[in-house]
Amino acid sequence: MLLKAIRNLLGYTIATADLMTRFGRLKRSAENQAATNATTQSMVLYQFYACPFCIKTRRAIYKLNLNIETREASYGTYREELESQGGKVQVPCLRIEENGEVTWMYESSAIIQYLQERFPA
Ligand SMILES: N[C@@H](CCC(=O)N[C@@H](CS)C(=O)NCC(=O)O)C(=O)O
Repeated sequence: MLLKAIRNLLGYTIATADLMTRFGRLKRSAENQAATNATTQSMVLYQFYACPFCIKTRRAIYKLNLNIETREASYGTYREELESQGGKVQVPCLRIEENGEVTWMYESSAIIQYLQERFPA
Protein backbone atom coordinates (compact mmCIF):
# COMPACT_ATOMS: atom_id res chain seq x y z
CA MET A 1 0.00 0.00 0.00
CA LEU A 2 2.70 2.51 1.07
CA LEU A 3 4.98 1.23 -1.68
CA LYS A 4 2.21 1.71 -4.22
CA ALA A 5 1.62 5.28 -2.99
CA ILE A 6 5.35 6.09 -3.25
CA ARG A 7 5.50 4.55 -6.72
CA ASN A 8 2.48 6.59 -7.84
CA LEU A 9 3.90 9.81 -6.40
CA LEU A 10 7.18 9.18 -8.20
CA GLY A 11 5.34 8.34 -11.41
CA TYR A 12 3.23 11.51 -11.33
CA THR A 13 6.37 13.57 -10.57
CA ILE A 14 8.14 12.09 -13.60
CA ALA A 15 5.02 12.60 -15.75
CA THR A 16 4.89 16.28 -14.72
CA ALA A 17 8.63 16.73 -15.34
CA ASP A 18 8.12 15.16 -18.77
CA LEU A 19 5.34 17.62 -19.65
CA MET A 20 7.47 20.56 -18.47
CA THR A 21 10.51 19.58 -20.49
CA ARG A 22 9.05 18.80 -23.88
CA PHE A 23 10.89 20.82 -26.47
CA GLY A 24 11.14 20.29 -30.18
CA ARG A 25 8.75 18.18 -32.17
CA LEU A 26 9.42 16.79 -35.59
CA LYS A 27 8.09 19.16 -38.24
CA ARG A 28 6.44 17.86 -41.41
CA SER A 29 4.83 19.50 -44.38
CA ALA A 30 1.06 19.91 -44.03
CA GLU A 31 0.44 17.07 -46.48
CA ASN A 32 2.92 14.76 -44.83
CA GLN A 33 1.42 15.50 -41.40
CA ALA A 34 -2.09 14.85 -42.72
CA ALA A 35 -0.96 11.51 -44.18
CA THR A 36 0.79 10.65 -40.90
CA ASN A 37 -2.35 11.53 -38.92
CA ALA A 38 -4.40 9.29 -41.20
CA THR A 39 -2.03 6.39 -40.54
CA THR A 40 -1.87 6.87 -36.77
CA GLN A 41 -5.67 6.84 -36.57
CA SER A 42 -5.36 3.08 -36.64
CA MET A 43 -3.12 3.08 -33.55
CA VAL A 44 -3.97 3.27 -29.85
CA LEU A 45 -1.59 3.32 -26.90
CA TYR A 46 -2.79 1.45 -23.82
CA GLN A 47 -1.03 2.95 -20.83
CA PHE A 48 -0.93 3.77 -17.14
CA TYR A 49 -0.50 7.51 -16.92
CA ALA A 50 2.24 7.41 -14.26
CA CYS A 51 4.15 4.36 -15.53
CA PRO A 52 7.75 5.35 -16.41
CA PHE A 53 7.80 3.07 -19.47
CA CYS A 54 4.61 4.76 -20.71
CA ILE A 55 6.05 8.21 -20.05
CA LYS A 56 9.12 7.26 -22.09
CA THR A 57 6.86 6.06 -24.92
CA ARG A 58 4.59 9.11 -24.81
CA ARG A 59 7.67 11.33 -24.93
CA ALA A 60 8.90 9.57 -28.08
CA ILE A 61 5.42 9.90 -29.61
CA TYR A 62 5.46 13.61 -28.82
CA LYS A 63 8.92 14.08 -30.37
CA LEU A 64 7.85 12.24 -33.50
CA ASN A 65 4.77 14.50 -33.63
CA LEU A 66 2.34 11.61 -33.84
CA ASN A 67 -1.33 11.85 -32.94
CA ILE A 68 -1.96 8.55 -31.22
CA GLU A 69 -4.95 8.06 -28.95
CA THR A 70 -4.07 6.95 -25.42
CA ARG A 71 -6.30 4.71 -23.30
CA GLU A 72 -5.90 4.53 -19.54
CA ALA A 73 -5.73 0.82 -18.73
CA SER A 74 -5.06 0.94 -14.99
CA TYR A 75 -8.73 0.04 -14.39
CA GLY A 76 -12.01 -0.56 -16.17
CA THR A 77 -12.94 -1.44 -19.72
CA TYR A 78 -9.60 -0.69 -21.35
CA ARG A 79 -7.77 -2.87 -18.82
CA GLU A 80 -10.15 -5.74 -19.58
CA GLU A 81 -9.76 -5.14 -23.30
CA LEU A 82 -5.96 -5.20 -23.03
CA GLU A 83 -6.02 -8.44 -21.07
CA SER A 84 -8.61 -10.29 -23.13
CA GLN A 85 -7.53 -9.12 -26.60
CA GLY A 86 -3.85 -8.30 -26.12
CA GLY A 87 -3.16 -11.29 -23.92
CA LYS A 88 -1.87 -9.64 -20.74
CA VAL A 89 -2.05 -6.52 -18.63
CA GLN A 90 1.27 -4.91 -19.37
CA VAL A 91 1.74 -1.34 -20.47
CA PRO A 92 2.64 0.36 -22.66
CA CYS A 93 1.00 -1.63 -25.42
CA LEU A 94 0.43 -0.27 -28.91
CA ARG A 95 -2.64 -1.60 -30.68
CA ILE A 96 -2.23 -1.40 -34.45
CA GLU A 97 -5.13 -2.18 -36.73
CA GLU A 98 -4.23 -2.48 -40.38
CA ASN A 99 -5.68 -4.33 -43.34
CA GLY A 100 -8.24 -5.94 -41.07
CA GLU A 101 -5.54 -7.31 -38.79
CA VAL A 102 -4.89 -6.29 -35.20
CA THR A 103 -1.45 -6.38 -33.59
CA TRP A 104 -0.84 -5.80 -29.89
CA MET A 105 2.74 -4.62 -29.53
CA TYR A 106 4.21 -4.78 -26.02
CA GLU A 107 7.55 -3.43 -24.70
CA SER A 108 8.32 0.28 -24.73
CA SER A 109 11.62 -0.09 -26.61
CA ALA A 110 9.99 -2.18 -29.35
CA ILE A 111 7.13 0.33 -29.70
CA ILE A 112 9.49 3.31 -29.90
CA GLN A 113 11.72 1.57 -32.43
CA TYR A 114 8.70 0.61 -34.54
CA LEU A 115 7.39 4.19 -34.57
CA GLN A 116 10.81 5.68 -35.33
CA GLU A 117 11.23 3.32 -38.27
CA ARG A 118 7.68 3.77 -39.52
CA PHE A 119 7.74 7.57 -39.25
CA PRO A 120 11.36 8.58 -39.85
CA ALA A 121 12.51 12.17 -39.41
N1 LIG B 1 9.78 -4.05 -20.15
C1 LIG B 1 8.47 -3.43 -20.17
C2 LIG B 1 8.07 -3.09 -18.74
C3 LIG B 1 6.65 -2.58 -18.64
C4 LIG B 1 6.12 -2.61 -17.22
O1 LIG B 1 6.75 -3.14 -16.29
N2 LIG B 1 4.92 -2.08 -17.05
C5 LIG B 1 4.24 -2.15 -15.79
C6 LIG B 1 3.75 -0.77 -15.35
S1 LIG B 1 5.07 0.35 -15.03
C7 LIG B 1 3.01 -3.02 -15.94
O2 LIG B 1 2.46 -3.11 -17.00
N3 LIG B 1 2.57 -3.69 -14.86
C8 LIG B 1 1.37 -4.48 -14.87
C9 LIG B 1 0.46 -4.20 -13.73
O3 LIG B 1 0.81 -3.34 -12.89
O4 LIG B 1 -0.63 -4.78 -13.70
C10 LIG B 1 8.52 -2.19 -21.08
O5 LIG B 1 9.60 -1.62 -21.28
O6 LIG B 1 7.48 -1.84 -21.63
